[in-house]
Amino acid sequence: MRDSRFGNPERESEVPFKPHSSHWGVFSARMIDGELEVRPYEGDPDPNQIIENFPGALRHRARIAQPMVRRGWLERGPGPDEKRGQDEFVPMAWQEVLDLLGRELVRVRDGFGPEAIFGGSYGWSSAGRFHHAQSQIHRFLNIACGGYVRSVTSYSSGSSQVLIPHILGNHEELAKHNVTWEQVEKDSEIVIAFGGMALKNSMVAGGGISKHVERGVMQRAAARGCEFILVSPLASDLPEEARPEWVSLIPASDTALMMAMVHTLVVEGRHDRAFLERYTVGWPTFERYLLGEADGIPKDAHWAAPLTGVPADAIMALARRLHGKRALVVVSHSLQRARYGEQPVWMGMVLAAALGQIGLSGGGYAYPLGAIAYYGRRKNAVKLPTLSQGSNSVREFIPVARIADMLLGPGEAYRFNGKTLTYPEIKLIYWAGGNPFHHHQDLNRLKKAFAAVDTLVVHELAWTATARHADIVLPCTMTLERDDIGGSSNDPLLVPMRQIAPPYGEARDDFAIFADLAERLGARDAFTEGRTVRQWLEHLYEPTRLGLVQLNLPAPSFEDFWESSGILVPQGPDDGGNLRAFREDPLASPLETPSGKLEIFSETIASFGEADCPGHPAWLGSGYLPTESAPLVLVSNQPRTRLHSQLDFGGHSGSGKHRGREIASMHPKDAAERGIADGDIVRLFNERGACLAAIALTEDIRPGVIQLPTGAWYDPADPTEEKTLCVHGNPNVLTEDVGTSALAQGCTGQLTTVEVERFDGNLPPIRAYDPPLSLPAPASHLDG
Ligand SMILES: Nc1nc2c(c(=O)[nH]1)N[C@H]1C(S)=C(S)[C@@H](COP(=O)(O)OP(=O)(O)OC[C@H]3O[C@@H](n4cnc5c(=O)[nH]c(N)nc54)[C@H](O)[C@@H]3O)O[C@H]1N2
Ligand SMILES: Nc1nc2c(c(=O)[nH]1)N[C@H]1C(S)=C(S)[C@@H](COP(=O)(O)OP(=O)(O)OC[C@H]3O[C@@H](n4cnc5c(=O)[nH]c(N)nc54)[C@H](O)[C@@H]3O)O[C@H]1N2
Ligand SMILES: [Mo]
Repeated sequence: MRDSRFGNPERESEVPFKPHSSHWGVFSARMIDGELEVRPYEGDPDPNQIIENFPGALRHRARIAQPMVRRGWLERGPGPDEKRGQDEFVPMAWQEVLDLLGRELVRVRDGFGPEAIFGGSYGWSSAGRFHHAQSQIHRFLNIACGGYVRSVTSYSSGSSQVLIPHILGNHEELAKHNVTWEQVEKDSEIVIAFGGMALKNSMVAGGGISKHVERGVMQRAAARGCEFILVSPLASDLPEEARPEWVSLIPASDTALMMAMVHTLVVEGRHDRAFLERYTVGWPTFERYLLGEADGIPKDAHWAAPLTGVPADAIMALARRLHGKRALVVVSHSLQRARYGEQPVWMGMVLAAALGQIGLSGGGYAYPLGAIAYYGRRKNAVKLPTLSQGSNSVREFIPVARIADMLLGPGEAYRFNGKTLTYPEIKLIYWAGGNPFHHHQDLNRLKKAFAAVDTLVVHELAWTATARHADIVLPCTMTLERDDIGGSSNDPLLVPMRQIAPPYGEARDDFAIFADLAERLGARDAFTEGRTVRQWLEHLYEPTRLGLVQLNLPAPSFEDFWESSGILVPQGPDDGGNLRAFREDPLASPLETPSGKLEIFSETIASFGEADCPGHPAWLGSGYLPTESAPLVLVSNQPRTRLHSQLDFGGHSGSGKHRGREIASMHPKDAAERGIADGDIVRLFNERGACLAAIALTEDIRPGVIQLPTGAWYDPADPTEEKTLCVHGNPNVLTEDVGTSALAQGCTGQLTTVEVERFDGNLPPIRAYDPPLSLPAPASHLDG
């Protein structure tokens, strides 16, 4: 039960390494002479380097040292203000700033009701089951303020989370309890991955992961003879260990490619009619559309070739290769993070159904295997420590990526999942554990949206652009500065995350901040339940311990767990989940869809009447056709050297930049047409904004496509200027702030269209990590 793979640290040195965990893996760390040392978990066969952002970041000047209040807000009081993001800050003592914020929360709560508080607070924050910022803030707002307007779905899977329940059943089951890496290693004969399964992505798993298995599995499966086909504009989306064959396609055309493949199967009689009849509804309607009987356009390979950039005979050959084999269709999250993002997710299911493979070991449909490391693994068989969030009395919510629409259009109506809803009127935004100036699209528009509220409160460990736009900035501890419990639903290692370093400056735990604020709102005891952090950890651990007792397994006491380097909890069987059970007996184990079957045609979705998401998968055109002023498609995917924007000021993230700028990849042909050479600094621009980036030339990208990862901190050249240049390379100044469709309203950040030119001006300095200007506190503002 006890995991001893951290070695025996006591003997190695007088300063022991202590276990800790992060979204990018389990590790251990120690402080020696004021320097942080980190090393990956020894049981991890393929650890990654993102943990190397910690040493440089821990005491970096970008950390926030003390509470700060924006000068304009202090002087003029709460209210809409265009100066957010440009203003100076006034430092304030904890007691005073909490008094001030307590009064402001009471003003809004009692004057406008909790439905005027937006507390969605989307973001990945840090691993750790207790100091999880979203759980803390939601619990605080529920208990002390009577609730808040929340957000639903995620930036990750905004369209699939709404679509899947209509057509396949439970989203979480499909993603986390379906085809595993064990099955791929053993049984898959051919894997076609739309959007790939890039190792850079499976470095990461929310809650932490102890073993990165993806590279090894793909290597061993390929050695056994399993074929891997990568469909993507980027060749790097499958590792070379998988020996992939690269099908380079035009971004956002996967739906057309899949349709033409299914068309080939049908006209050649290679589709699995028995499967379609027994396990699906709506095939006949879809088949009429596919064959062109409904609209006169057969969705065949010749139709798809110009749309996808893949030759017709290559499309037909692909379809034939999948037929008659244990075939696995993988669709990454990225495909649905774009206009009409529902379609490729739906069509991927139809392709796997036409092949008759759904529910087989190593076959069928594995949306979104490889996108995050907690997919493709066994589920834990005991409950994880979980902090209760209390209950929210406010019913209003928004689809998470509609935040700017809400702030700019209170009272406006919009469609979501078959309903017409209206945006609430928000007075106060409270954020802890997320970075909307990282995750949201069209940052120039977001700036206007954030100018519209009375008050923006942010807990942060560093001066992100979101913190810079806040009125009240409260410095919080970094994960290394506190004790916690690490664990993930699909990883067996439960980790005592032990404090490695003292808090930076005056930083405090989110929990401690909320406890003191709750006191000012008369709710300290309700919020803390009288427990210290240590008592909370013991309390949260207890259900897991009882779960072990019930299974007759060794169940270490909290003290023993805490002194260990991690304990292994049991995991469930690799049984294929709902889809396997459904295949084995569709009557006894129906899917959680209206018909109980796979829905190729959904009467429910058809009844919503949305033009941009009809009742069956449809080719709705590309959302990203090049134009004269924006002829290149920009792919803004996840970064290799960090998680989103987190610790962008750390050394590993910095090492992935050139002359301080984020690196964009471009095909030599597109570069030559523009007089751009490898290593040049360029300006990417479109009607929404512009940013600088450094250029790396590569043949591994499709011509007509440029790729710039997310996460370089937004760094406006002149914050007072509208649509000012981001000098650092944040692609979200370019992306479009629209929903995937009226069905799901998901994030569409992955793709947009841009033009690129060489930047020959003086290179502006990077100032994103410099703390903003702060003033000494004027005495008159501190006593009122
Ligand atoms: N263009 C484009 N945009 C995208 C995407 C894309 O593909 N393209 N992808 C989207 C996706 S999938 C996602 S999930 C989002 C991610 O968006 P976010 O989850 O918002 O991004 P992070 O950088 O992880 O932000 C987490 C923040 O929490 C802070 N933090 C860490 N620990 C703590 C803590 O203990 N307490 C507090 N208070 N704060 C803490 C970190 O410093 C950081 O600023 O981005 C989305 N944005
Ligand atoms: N290192 C690292 N790993 C991460 C994260 C991170 O920030 N850093 N974030 C994590 C999170 S929160 C999430 S949700 C997942 C996201 O998982 P994904 O959304 O799957 O990840 P991305 O890297 O955005 O996109 C994967 C690839 O899809 C390809 N692609 C883009 N558009 C298209 C298209 O139209 N068609 C096809 N066929 N391919 C396309 C791109 O080449 C891209 O590299 O990643 C997780 N993993
Ligand atoms: Mo995500």
